Amino acid sequence: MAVERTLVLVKPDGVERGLVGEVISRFERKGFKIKALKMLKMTREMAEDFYSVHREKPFFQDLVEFITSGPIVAMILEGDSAIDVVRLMIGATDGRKAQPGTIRGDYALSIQNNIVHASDSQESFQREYKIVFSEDEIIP
Ligand code: 3AN
Repeated sequence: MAVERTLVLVKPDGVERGLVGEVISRFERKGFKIKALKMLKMTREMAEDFYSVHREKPFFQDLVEFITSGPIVAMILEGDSAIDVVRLMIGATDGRKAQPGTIRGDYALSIQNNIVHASDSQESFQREYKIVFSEDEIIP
């Protein structure tokens, strides 16, 4: 398999609950390298762009409200098969259904407040990271 990059966000609930270190630690211990890292608060414009694939969904406005409700921590991780491996490590979208041992399975009981986001494909990563990071914030 190939070395890939993926985007991970610790969402406002994860930051509020003091889980930033725990989330980063799991990915570092797994073997991923951090290529960019920062705390920010998404604007409504950024959030609507970031979640544009969900624009027609009934939960879209709630999702935008939630992701802009407080600071988030964004990172770009690099490693072998990063997109699929990180998705495995975060678990299913609904924290109630996510396997124990995954981040959502261990820390979330909600489908919306589910601690983390991670890109689900190469195309998503290419679109998403540019909303959050400028090129000069990323280690080449
Ligand atoms: P994932 O984050 O696992 O890729 P997506 O892309 O289907 O999940 O959904 C993006 C975000 O939208 C989720 N992380 C979650 O916060 C929210 N979401 C998804 N489905 C629902 C739903 N049925 N009700 C409320 N929020 C949802």
